[in-house]
Amino acid sequence: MKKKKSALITGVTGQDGAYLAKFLLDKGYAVFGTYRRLSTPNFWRLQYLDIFDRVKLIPADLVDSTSIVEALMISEPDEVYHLAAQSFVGASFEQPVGAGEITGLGVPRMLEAIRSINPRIRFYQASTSELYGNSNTGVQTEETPFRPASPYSAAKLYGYWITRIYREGYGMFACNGILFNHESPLRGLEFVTRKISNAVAKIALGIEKELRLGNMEAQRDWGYAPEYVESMWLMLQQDKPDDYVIATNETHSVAEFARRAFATAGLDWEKYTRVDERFLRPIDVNFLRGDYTKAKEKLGWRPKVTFERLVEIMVKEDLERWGRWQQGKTFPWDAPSYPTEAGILTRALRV
Ligand code: NAP
Ligand code: F7E
Repeated sequence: MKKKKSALITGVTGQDGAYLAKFLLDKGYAVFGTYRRLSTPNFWRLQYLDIFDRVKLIPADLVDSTSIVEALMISEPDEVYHLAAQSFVGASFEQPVGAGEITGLGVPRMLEAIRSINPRIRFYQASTSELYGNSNTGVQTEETPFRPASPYSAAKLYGYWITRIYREGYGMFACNGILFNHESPLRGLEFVTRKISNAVAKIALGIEKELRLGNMEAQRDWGYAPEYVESMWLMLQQDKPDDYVIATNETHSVAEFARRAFATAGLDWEKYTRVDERFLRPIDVNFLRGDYTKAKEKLGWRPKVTFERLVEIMVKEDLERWGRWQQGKTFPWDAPSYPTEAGILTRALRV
């Protein structure tokens, strides 16, 4: 009998890890996922998607090469999706060494382990539109020069190049997905879209009074996460490894996202939103817009969910969650235990 295809996802407890696990399980893969041995592990997304019992979980940390080798030996994967990272740009200014150690050096730790255990394993690296930084070139393609603007993106730049170096130097099947921002109801609360949808729901239900944001002029190319994980899989099914931009080719400001999110709940955003300098970054990326022509032509991938629909999906889901919570129903999601941001003390973000 033909063996089931097997995939190892690092960072399976994150937004993309959870959606990708579901996608691969639906395709008939045996799915293994690494998670961190925290005092209280973070499995709410897998529970939310109802796949917690179907993913085979392996403890591993990117700073610990032995645990990476162990994860590869246990899972014997055909494909590795390397999604684990310290992915919040703001936090990378607070912990720049950690960004380099985890998000940067984690990549060669993965690649070296694969090269010595089984160099035929196909490898996906979670690269990012943050690589472009403020390159000020208008629309970004695979050919646009990179100019990182945070410790996070500097670490990701290293990951991007080391992936290419293993591809070109050792002939490994290693791809970079240069994914632009992608969001969903499973997005972490640190990120601006989910911070907004969560606050809108709480304000609409009388649980909270206002929303404090940083740079509202920043513009992003926002897509829908479940669609983006499919592109990762498509990249690893091609005849040759390559790098691809995955985006919507549409840009909106943080203010536009907030205006539309409040409007979805029948509220006027200006009444509830304030600028708070604590959420400004030492440097910010002002404008991102990705040209996904190559992915469309070579992978047959294109985005389907519009910006308007994305905002609606996120706000409606947070409204439902908080509505259920008010009725005393419990649910495996993160929001109730998230600290008030005013209580988070950081050095880098304090002005
Ligand atoms: P996410 O929700 O923050 O998930 C990150 C995952 O990495 C979590 O499972 C986290 O585990 C794990 N992790 C963090 N530090 C680790 C360590 N030291 N060792 C092992 N695992 C560790 O991020 P995401 O939005 O799903 O993004 C997935 C990947 O794509 C990331 O590499 C991100 O940088 C990249 N990316 C994201 C976007 C986007 O818009 N979402 C765009 C481009 C690229 P815990 O649950 O224990 O924290
Ligand atoms: O910020 C501005 C902020 O944190 C978006 C990660 O997944 O996508 C993500 O990185 C913009 C920035 O995402 C607040 O200054 C204003 O200009 O949601 P974000 P990000 O930094 O774009 C890329 C592609 C990744 O690779 C990353 O892993 O919104 N902004 N006010 C704010 N941002 C936050 N977080 N909080 C605010 O209050």
